[in-house]
Amino acid sequence: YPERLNAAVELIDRPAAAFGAQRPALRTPEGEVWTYGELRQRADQVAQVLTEELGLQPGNRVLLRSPNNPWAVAAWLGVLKAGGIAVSTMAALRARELAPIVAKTRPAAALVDHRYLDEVFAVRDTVAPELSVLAHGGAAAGDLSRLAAAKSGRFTAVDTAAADVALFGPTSGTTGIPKITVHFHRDLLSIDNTFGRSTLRLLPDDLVACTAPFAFTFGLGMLVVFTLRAGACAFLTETATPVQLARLVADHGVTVLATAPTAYQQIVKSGAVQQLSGLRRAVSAGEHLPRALWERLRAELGLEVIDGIGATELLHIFISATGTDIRPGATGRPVPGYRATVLGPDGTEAAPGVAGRLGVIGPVGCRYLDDERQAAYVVNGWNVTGDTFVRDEDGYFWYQAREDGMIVSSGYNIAGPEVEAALATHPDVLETAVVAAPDPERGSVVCAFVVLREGLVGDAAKAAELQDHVKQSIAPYKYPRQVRFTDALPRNASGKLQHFRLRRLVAG
Ligand code: 3SK
Repeated sequence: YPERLNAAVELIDRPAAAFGAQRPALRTPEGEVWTYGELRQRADQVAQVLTEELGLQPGNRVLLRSPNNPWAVAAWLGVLKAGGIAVSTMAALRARELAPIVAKTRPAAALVDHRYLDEVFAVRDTVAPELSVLAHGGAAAGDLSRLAAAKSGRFTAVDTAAADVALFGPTSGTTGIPKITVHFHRDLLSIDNTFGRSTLRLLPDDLVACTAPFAFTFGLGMLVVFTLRAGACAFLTETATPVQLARLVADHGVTVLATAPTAYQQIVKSGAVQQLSGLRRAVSAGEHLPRALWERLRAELGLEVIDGIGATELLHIFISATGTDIRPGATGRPVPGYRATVLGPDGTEAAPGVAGRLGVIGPVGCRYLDDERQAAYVVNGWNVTGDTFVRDEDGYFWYQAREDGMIVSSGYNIAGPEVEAALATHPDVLETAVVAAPDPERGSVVCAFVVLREGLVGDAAKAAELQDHVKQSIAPYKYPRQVRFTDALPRNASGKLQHFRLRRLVAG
């Protein structure tokens, strides 16, 4: 990358010039359309408001809080254009979760969707009294929208260095204590030059939908970075259940969908899978994609879902596969530009076929803001993501478990995700999560939390039926000795299952 680089210029100014200012860049289910020219103008107006009205200086941080909508994209690009650092946060976070992020990142300003102000004001009152808060969107245009409308929309992006910080991405990991990942302007292009261009390969005519919020870098990459750089159009949904999403995909002609396996699972089980038949590409990430689900989607749609694993620390996906490179059941191989390995307990590389911790090296690496947990994440130069994988002789990576997902019961190692995958093939199971429950005789036993399809009753007979189903599907010793029925599984704001909360529950 050149030494001087502002990612926002590459993501909106250049595509607007190359693909045409009249091209649609953003669409919503409600029929709103922003062209590349309009998005560029609003991003420039936001940059003007930040610098001219709030006196933002390069390197100042700006808190962003919004569901996925056009103003959220303009705000994000505007911050980068002004040389600021975007502190992306999930709209779903409560004041209790937002406060430590604000305390650590010390933003000078906050650009907030008008419906999500209350928690920001609560946090400002407790930890950030100097925070300038501007709202956007809404029928009665908020401050940012009004102030922006009065600006010329002509702003020369701040001449940032490629290695200047552009983004703070908070991640709660599995513990719930937030860490702030730090990403440079060049990192934002690098995820496109790797996964975006080698695996995803969007076309200018694509309409791209993704359920992940922008604050989860999976969503930011899919809907902003890859889409805009390809001259394509992002389809922005604020909230949609998987079944509503399938309908939107069909009604609006979405050609690329990126979401988590659970959403695909729910679409399949609800009988709505044919609504996805217009897709050119489907991406699954955020969690392990069970092979049975991958095969079901291929059988129903003739579509080979691109599985991938990424991490907020590395910004986006680093192992994946597409086309003839797909080996069903494997996550894939390192995305060109990345190296990956399996590490043994001593931190050296394990042989093919041996399970161990995944290590990754690539153009983007883990940098936490002022956090000693960095030392545990980076081992001998490898970014250690906390996942257990096996690498085969051909260099494909096969997911085993989260490092903390292995259940040891009577001396047997049982991978929780394998039991989850077996349960998920039962037609009555909507969702499931498996954890270790303490047991005086066996040390631990497999405990399955199960959400049944609507209208079904979770009783002892159903539990026995599910146990039998697992015994028929995989080695019988892996069956869940405990089955607990529940209405919903705990998830964090980016939709990741929080096994640690279930573990706490079973520990009493
Ligand atoms: O796999 C993930 O969880 C992930 C995290 C950040 C960015 C992208 C992805 C797929």
